Amino acid sequence: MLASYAVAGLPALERTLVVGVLNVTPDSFSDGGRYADRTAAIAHGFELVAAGADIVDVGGESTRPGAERVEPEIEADRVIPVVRELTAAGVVVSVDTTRAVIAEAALDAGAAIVNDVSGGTADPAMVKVVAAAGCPYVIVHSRGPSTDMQTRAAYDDVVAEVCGELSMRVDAAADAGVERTRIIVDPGLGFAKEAEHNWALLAHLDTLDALGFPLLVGASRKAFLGRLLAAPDGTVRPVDRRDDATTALTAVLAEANVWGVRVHAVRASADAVRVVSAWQHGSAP
Ligand code: PMM
Repeated sequence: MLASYAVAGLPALERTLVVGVLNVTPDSFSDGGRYADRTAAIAHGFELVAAGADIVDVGGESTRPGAERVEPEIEADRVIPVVRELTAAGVVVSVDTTRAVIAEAALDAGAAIVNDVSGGTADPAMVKVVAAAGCPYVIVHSRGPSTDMQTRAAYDDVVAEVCGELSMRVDAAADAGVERTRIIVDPGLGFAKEAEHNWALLAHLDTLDALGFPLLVGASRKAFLGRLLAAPDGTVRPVDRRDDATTALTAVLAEANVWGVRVHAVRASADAVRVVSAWQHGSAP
């Protein structure tokens, strides 16, 4: 069982937190105009909360392997109005960005957490913004931008190397003034990692836990689940049919006591963490 953590400024619950994914990218909701996308995105954010999300993670730039970058103005235009609307209604929002300027604007708009898939390496100003805001900061392990990150998925000992690299990023953030009690670490499944690397990291959460920070895990719908569940002819399970596997993983991650899981299909994972919690405590809250 991993250590339990409460992060200052975030919901403290005696169970794994569910972070719902809200990707505000044009292909996520509709192919209509910006307004239609924005309205649909905000509505979806509220649906995630109704389904049991403790935190909604709003992102305006795809970070899938091979994804191209969008301009900061476009990212801001997608993300900031959605953050403002959700936080005004009391939703705890994290902003999924690697850019300091977007993080700063999102924090001004009410976001409570910065979720940085580059772990502070994409934008040197990021750790300063986070330090000045005094907000929780998710440091995700990755190796360089998504455009070509899979070329860097080479490890002798993935668990030791990911822990070592995460440690360096934590120290860099702390040196810039980010309080250690506000840092959450994430192994970054799929970020410069092949399926075997993801499974090795999932099998050694105790080693990651020894870093001494709450752990967030984002496995939802990722390619390694598609490969695991490939058809006998080798056809990878498509992304829209990986939610049951995601929920299974949520259950085992909750049983291991990770701090949070980042998922798209919130209802099923929220149910799973509640079942695991009731089972662990031998009673329901
Ligand atoms: N994965 C993606 C985006 N943001 N943030 C964190 N903290 N951890 C992750 O694993 C993570 C993330 C990419 O997945 P998506 O394109 O399905 O959102």
